[in-house]
Parts: sequence; structure tokens; C-alpha cells
Amino acid sequence: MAHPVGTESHDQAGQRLFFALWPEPALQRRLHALARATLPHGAGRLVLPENLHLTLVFLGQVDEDQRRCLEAAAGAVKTGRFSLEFDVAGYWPGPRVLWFGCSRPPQPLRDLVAALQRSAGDCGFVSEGRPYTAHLTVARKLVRNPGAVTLVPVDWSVEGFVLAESQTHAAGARHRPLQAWTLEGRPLPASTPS
Ligand code: 2AM
Repeated sequence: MAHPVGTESHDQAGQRLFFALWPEPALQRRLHALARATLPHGAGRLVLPENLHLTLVFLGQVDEDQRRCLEAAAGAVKTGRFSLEFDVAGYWPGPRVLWFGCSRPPQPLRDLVAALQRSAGDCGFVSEGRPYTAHLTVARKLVRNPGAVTLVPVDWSVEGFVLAESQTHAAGARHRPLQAWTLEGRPLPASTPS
């Protein structure tokens, strides 16, 4: 997703938002520890545990009205619970990131992404048209391709999804959930998304 239809002039306004799956803190710490064990010291910058997430739909700049529209639409999404298994690690040389992913993304994850893409479209956001690749970025600015990485599989029983904000600070990016919903369409406190 990129610019809302006809609102390119809003680029500097509002918040930079995205829909995501947000691991609970214990799982964030586990994934962070796995990334640390995977990457040789000094080979890249690990994503902070509290920032670890799996993006579902990236929205970009969102103003208040658009956010209300997205929240209403997200509250109507119901896919049911599902589990993910992070069993592959990959490296993208362009952005120089190391990520964990699923070799067999479950159908409810695809359904959730499709439903949120439709919701975003209904709120005036235009898809960038890139195929969706479920990935959780665990390290950035890698100094070299880490080569083949074997991952000890990590299971995640997903119960909800969030609308999250991305902020850029001098110290680096900070991501935080703003609103959360269960996969049955019930609102959740943002601090306990899944
Ligand atoms: P990344 O982790 O692979 O960098 C907040 O910035 C989240 O949205 C991150 O997970 C980031 O993915 C993703 N993101 C940032 N810019 C994006 C874009 N233009 N298209 C898709 N996802 C994007």
C-alpha cells in the first residue's frame, strides 16, 4: 500500500502506519535471541526485541479520518486463529536485512492479508502491487550476505493483529501497536495483541 488516492500532499501529515502480527514479549525475546545466535557479532544491527513484528499490510502516511476508516474496517475482519512456524531465514541484499519466515504460510494468514488489503483499498489506499512475502525482519544493515542460515523452528499461536505506528528517531526506528483485534473481530488492548 502506498499513497491514499489523491492525497499525495498528505505525505508529511499524520502517522506512518501498518497492520501487523505482534508477538508477545516472551516470543519477541526468543526471536531476538535466535537472531543474535544466527548472526556473527558485528555482522549487522539486530532489531530490538520490542520492535519485532510481522507486517501484514504497509499503509504509509495515514491521517485521522483515514485511521478511523481503517480501524472500523479492521474490526470487521474475521479469519479465526492460526499458527505460524518460522522455519526459514533469508537475506535480502537490497535493504540488507535478515528475516525469519514460513516455508508454508497458512491459508488463514493469506486470508487475513487479503482482507486487510481490501479494507485498506476501501479506505482509499492503493496497493503497490508487490506480492506479499510473510517475513519478520530480525536484523538490518548486514555487512555481508550471511549465506545459508539454518533456523531452529519457532512456533507462534497467533490470536490477533494490530494497527501499528512506525516512528523514526535519531536512535533508530520505534514501532508500537496502537490498536489490536482478535482474529474473531473483537477489540483487544493494544498491549496484548497476540
Ligand atoms: P521491513 O521490516 O521488511 O523493513 C514498518 O516500517 C514495517 O513496514 C516494517 O516491517 C517494514 O518492513 C514495513 N515496510 C516499510 N516500508 C514498506 C513498504 N514501502 N512496503 C512494504 N512494507 C514496508
